[in-house]
Amino acid sequence: MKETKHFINGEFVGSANGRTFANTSPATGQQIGIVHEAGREEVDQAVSAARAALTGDWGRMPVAERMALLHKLADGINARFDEFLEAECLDTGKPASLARHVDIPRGAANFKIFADLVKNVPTESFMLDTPDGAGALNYALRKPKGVIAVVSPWNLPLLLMTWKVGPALACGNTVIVKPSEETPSTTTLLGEVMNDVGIPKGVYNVVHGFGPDSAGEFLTSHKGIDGITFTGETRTGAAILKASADHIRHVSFELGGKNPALVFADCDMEKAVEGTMRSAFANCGQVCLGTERVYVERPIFDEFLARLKRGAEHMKLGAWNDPETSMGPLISKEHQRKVLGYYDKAVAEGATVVTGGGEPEMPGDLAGGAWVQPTIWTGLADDAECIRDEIFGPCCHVRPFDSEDEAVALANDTDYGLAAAIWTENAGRAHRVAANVNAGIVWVNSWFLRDLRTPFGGMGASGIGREGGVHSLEFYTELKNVCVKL
Ligand code: NAD
Ligand code: 6OD
Repeated sequence: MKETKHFINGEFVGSANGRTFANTSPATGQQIGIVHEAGREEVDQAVSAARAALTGDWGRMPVAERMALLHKLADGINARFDEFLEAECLDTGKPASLARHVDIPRGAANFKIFADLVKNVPTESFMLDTPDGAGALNYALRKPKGVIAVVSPWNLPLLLMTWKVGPALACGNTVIVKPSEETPSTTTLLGEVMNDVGIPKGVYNVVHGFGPDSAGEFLTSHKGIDGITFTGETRTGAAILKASADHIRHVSFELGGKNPALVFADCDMEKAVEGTMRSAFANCGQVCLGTERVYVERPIFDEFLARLKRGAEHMKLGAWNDPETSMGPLISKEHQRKVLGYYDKAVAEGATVVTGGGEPEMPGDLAGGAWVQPTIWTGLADDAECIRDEIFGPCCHVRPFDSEDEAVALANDTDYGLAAAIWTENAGRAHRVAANVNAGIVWVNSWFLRDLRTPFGGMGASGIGREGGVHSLEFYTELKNVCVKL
């Protein structure tokens, strides 16, 4: 049975208290490994190692050398591509066809992109007039923030972890990562690559465990960290804010969403259906940017719904390594219970089930997994819980609208503000609606098309702050002004 340990100061170590937990396959429900659970002792060790590394070889390393190491890291992931792929797919159950194109290449690219970006970003300077006429020169310097706690989720484990670790290291910080208890493997495997390419000890540390009263809480409430970057549920973000409040430091939070798609009658139907299929069902609906509320202009409502239904019914649920598979399981039996609970609630709230709505019958070993059917509803009221709550499963509600103003009002009728998709061939409408929808990222005629130089984050309950491009520097560095009297 595979044993997953912490990675502290360049070494793989077990827990002093001997505590472990099971790594369970979401596809079969069978145990595939054991994982060490960090106590306060391991978290203290990781924080000490990360702090020491700040002033060691890493802290003294010339920028060009640091950036070259980050490029080597990305190459190191790609050199072990198949190992990362298998580890990610076994932990999540997601199809290899998806992870091969999204999770692993993006997981590697996050290091190169931020290395190149940090190398090329200027800082500001101002000349100030002074009464004696000599003047003063002000210039800004960016310094690493320090020790960064990275708490990451299970839906895109490597991609979302390196999305934080990439810019953190590019800016010269050291990190302690607490990956999700559901998906410990690729974060741990990355420790081997760190050692192989020569990242100094203590720069990248990993502690495993759960949230409350476990590694997550011990890390985020630790006084030795200088910043917390977190991706996960909105209510976990609130718990982390409370637990970390005694020690003042920056937080960057990427939280939940209840994202709308607005499909106008002047859309390209083919593109809109294909895009909505992906945004509702990719990764078994477990993408924070995914669409759970679809609003369709009335003249094309019936045709759009019929096509979406046909697409959902053609999805092939199956094993990660079956090339025919287009959808994997949910992450766990617990999450399956939550999603099936919403499937029941939708019916209780008056939904018409257009397709799906339950648990599929799966063959052989897969019968023990966390499977659910891709599901489409119509007929829910705008204040139904299934319309307001993030479900995080392969499901969406489709509702007609009659005007652009109504579509925008419906899109904005949410506590969240993470992402939106607009489907229209009318350029004027596209820009107008994009400006009026409250979301951190709005896609027009596409979905999850990512340019990593752009700001990324959520409004309202979807997050605090922006990362991506130069915006990552706002979180991962401290900006200092130097004023020189001439
Ligand atoms: P989660 O909040 O349950 O867990 C995320 C991480 O936080 C895990 O590592 C977990 O162990 C840890 N954690 C839980 N409680 C904690 C606590 N009290 N203190 C410290 N750490 C704690 O989220 P999840 O279920 O892993 O991921 C799904 C959620 O993440 C969804 O809500 C989704 O929308 C959101 N998400 C958001 C984005 C984004 O970019 N905005 C991206 C991906 C996922
Ligand atoms: O693409 C990214 O950088 C990113 N943070 C994606 C988030 C996906 C959420 O599930």
